[in-house]
Amino acid sequence: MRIALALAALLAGVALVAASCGGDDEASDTTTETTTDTMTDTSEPSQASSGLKGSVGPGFEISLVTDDDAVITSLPGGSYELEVEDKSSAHNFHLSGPGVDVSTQVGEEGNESFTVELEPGTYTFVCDPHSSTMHGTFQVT
Ligand SMILES: [Cu+2]
Repeated sequence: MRIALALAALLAGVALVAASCGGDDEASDTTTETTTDTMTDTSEPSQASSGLKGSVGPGFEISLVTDDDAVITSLPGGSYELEVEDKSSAHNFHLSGPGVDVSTQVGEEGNESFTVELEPGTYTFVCDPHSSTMHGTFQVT
């Protein structure tokens, strides 16, 4: 009788533990998978084609191109990784427009990267000390 009771209690205990463990695991797994899938789905396509390359110097030259070296005249809105190659301490690269105002420093050279969120509107990139001749513009749609 005692053994039967003990066994019954033990089995009930095991069943409870198993049930609660299984429930917790399922709940957390589902939540994690859903969140990860959603984030991956939305970020992967835009990141794959979101590189911009800015360049300034060593002469009086400034440019902004895509990862494929295509001159940029218009872009879809979104998040972009801007890699700037500042090849002269006499110049800087300054991008500004709706919600964006980033620049490298005059007096320094080197590579710098910025994450920018482009919104519909007109964006301009200039070298600040020589903005009358060193400038460019593009549209975000
Ligand atoms: Cu300049």
